[in-house]
Amino acid sequence: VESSIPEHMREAWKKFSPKGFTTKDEFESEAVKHIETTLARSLFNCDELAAYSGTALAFRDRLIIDWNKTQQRQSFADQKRLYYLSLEFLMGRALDNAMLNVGLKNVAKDGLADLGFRIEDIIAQEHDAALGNGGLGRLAACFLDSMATLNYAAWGYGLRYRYGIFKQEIQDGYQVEIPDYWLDFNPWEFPRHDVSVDVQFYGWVNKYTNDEGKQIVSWQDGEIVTATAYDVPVPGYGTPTVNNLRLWSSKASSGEFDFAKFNSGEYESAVADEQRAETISAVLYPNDNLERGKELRLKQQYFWCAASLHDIVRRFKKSKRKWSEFSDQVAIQLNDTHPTLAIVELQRILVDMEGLGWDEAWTIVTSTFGYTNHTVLPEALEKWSVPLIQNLLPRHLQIIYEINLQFLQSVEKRFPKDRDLLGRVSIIEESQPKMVRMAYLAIIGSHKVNGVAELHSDLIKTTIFKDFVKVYGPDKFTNVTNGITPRRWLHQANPRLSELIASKIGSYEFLKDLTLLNKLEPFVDDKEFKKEWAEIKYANKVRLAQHIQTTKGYSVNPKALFDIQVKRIHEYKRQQLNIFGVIHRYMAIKSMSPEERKKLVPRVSVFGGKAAPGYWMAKTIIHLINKVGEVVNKDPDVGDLLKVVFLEDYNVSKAEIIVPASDISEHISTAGTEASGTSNMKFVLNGGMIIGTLDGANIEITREIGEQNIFLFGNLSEDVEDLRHHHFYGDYKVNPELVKVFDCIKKGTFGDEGAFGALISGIVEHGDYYLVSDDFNSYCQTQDLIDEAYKDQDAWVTKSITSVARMGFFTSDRCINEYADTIWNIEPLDVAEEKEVRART
Ligand code: GLG
Repeated sequence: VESSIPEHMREAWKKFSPKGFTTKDEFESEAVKHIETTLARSLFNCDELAAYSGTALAFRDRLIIDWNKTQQRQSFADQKRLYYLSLEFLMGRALDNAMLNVGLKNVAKDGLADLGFRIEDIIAQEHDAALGNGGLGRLAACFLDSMATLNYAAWGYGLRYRYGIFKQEIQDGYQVEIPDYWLDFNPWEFPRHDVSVDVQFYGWVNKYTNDEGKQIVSWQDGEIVTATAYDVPVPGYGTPTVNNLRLWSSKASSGEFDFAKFNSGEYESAVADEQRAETISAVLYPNDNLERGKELRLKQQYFWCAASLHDIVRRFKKSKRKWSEFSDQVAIQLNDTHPTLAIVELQRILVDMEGLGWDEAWTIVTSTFGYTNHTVLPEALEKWSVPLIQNLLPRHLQIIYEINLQFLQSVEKRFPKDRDLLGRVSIIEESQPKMVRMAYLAIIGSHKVNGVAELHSDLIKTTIFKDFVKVYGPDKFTNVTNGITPRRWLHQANPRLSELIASKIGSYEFLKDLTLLNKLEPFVDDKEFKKEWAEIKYANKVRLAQHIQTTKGYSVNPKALFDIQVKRIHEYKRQQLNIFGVIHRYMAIKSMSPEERKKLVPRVSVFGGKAAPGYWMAKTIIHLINKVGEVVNKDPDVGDLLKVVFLEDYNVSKAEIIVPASDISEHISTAGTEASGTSNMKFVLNGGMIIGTLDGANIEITREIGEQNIFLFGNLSEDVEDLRHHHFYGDYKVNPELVKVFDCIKKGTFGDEGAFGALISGIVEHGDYYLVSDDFNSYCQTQDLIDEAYKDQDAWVTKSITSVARMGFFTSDRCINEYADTIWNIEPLDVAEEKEVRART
């Protein structure tokens, strides 16, 4: 390509192509240029938001230079690429991350100080990119960071929601949802108006034989919506690689809007069409671990899958390779079942549009896709009704039926006597109406299926996907335990701890190879080191206490034990167990003499998290936490001994303040329900202890850091089913200590007792599905052990350091390498040369 461009043009281009700033002066010059020209502000009206914008634009320019080079390098290398399809990318803020990843935070800090700003204030101006609900979306964001850091040629594909996850306010103890319009000023995206895909909905399928005697299938007369690409640069840490996250935005297809209706005088209805089309990418569905079969959601899914697949196929076709080489060039990972239609769409492209035979196409499809399952909760497993798909995507329904038919025929051949098996593994559930089981389709259309922690991966094989293990054998199913990026979750969120670690082990290499943390272990008895370790934790607690002071208006004692549970509010995550435990503690304090109270360890119980707007029980839990806080926090008998804080609007940027400040964090789901959990990893990596059940990744964390460094309690996953059974058929009695807690609530201690009736009756009368009562004793006893352990600060700090030293396994870099080796079959790109060039210039 390059040789076709005349020498003089190349020279001119090279002479003027931007190099990106590296010094303080260059940074200031870039930032001021953007503030004065791009933003039309001046020295006299540059507020913090403008300074943020100028800084962000300067860094964006810098990233995009590397982004361009990365894309060129990846095209030339012509290697296999990975495409990560996720409806959620919970990115949080980009500026701090970009500054750290390109190694210019100190440059920016000094430059901003020159211009009269504190870097912390500037960073805090940024609106979180909150295109996700919880763990699943944040995992996708950590994965992007790791893929770029490890120099994989990998793209993310998602939707550019105009509204991310709602903003949460608490009014009179109740959650209120406020729309999160975040696109007013977003310097981190590049609209690519030249990159678009027309996506079709509705219509009908025309099958006929053409003049040459060939069977033609054509999907006709549908409604067309255009997908436009918005690209978000994803910088790796300490590498020239900047990968791409491509988000699709929907608008009415231009042809339709401008001419047909407009000319025939239907201006208003044309505008209405336009708005209807834009609705597709308007809003993120705010449910975590819950699926509601809404047509608009299915439209989102297909819109995004179709746009992404056509983009991927277009790129592949440029290489002029044979179709049989497709899966040597392309790997696609499905983040949960949300993108399962991509399987059907690729089959449709290959058969209907490219003219391949069914079998040939299907071989390509199944060797391209991998599917990650994130949950065994039945209410979260996606099913779409057949009539809905028939109407919206008539051709896709035919293809699904054909996939199912062929699959069932192959099963029947192998298990001729097992009629029931066919019904159980069929993609179509024979209900009224019939339903398409998306997880089954995802399994059948992929070459690998993985769970996200060992226990979870075992559970899917023995429960929800048991029959598929029988059909395919166990090797199709595998485990990749989740991880987190240490760049954001240690270096960025806890810079002082990161610095202390680097000073002890000689460099920041551990941020790229987290197993190097094990070099800390020899220092567990180093007095000076332990003192600094403890000081940093304390400083982080002071910082959180200040945050509580400014947002809630009251003070908490940073010397108290900080006990934190922040995550989506869900019955299976059992925030109710936590708040009942708090009430139990409150009652104990009330009944003590002043002498006894003196022996207690003061505690601050911090809660945070959003409830899905339609999840009434979760909202009731939030209400109770807030009401308990109102009473406890102003009770003079209690004082500093107990404070209950509900932090509003928990999100990624708040997590960066909260996580480093914990002494104890709670990961207390009913055993067998939390697939992995990832905040458990974040808290331990920041020197906090865990109280947890033997669930999800808690089990592997225990194995790595040692049983003596974690506070485990509760029933085991293998016993849960029997216990539930016993609740319904045995002589089931609620734990007497818990009954006292309920009596306390019923007396109206925390206001209107009726408001919390459902929470209590769920346990007392309706079988206690999540086993709150069964685990209550063990939970409270373990909390007492924690109080005792906390009194010995020296031993506590030893545990803290030892745990951090042993957390190397939980980096998302390790996960990405595992996916690359065992599922995607891709290799990182060599960037040594690029690094050298960079070092020379
Ligand atoms: C899921 C699970 C979590 C898991 C996360 C990432 O509930 O346990 O850690 O995905 O795999 N919906 C989720 O957040």
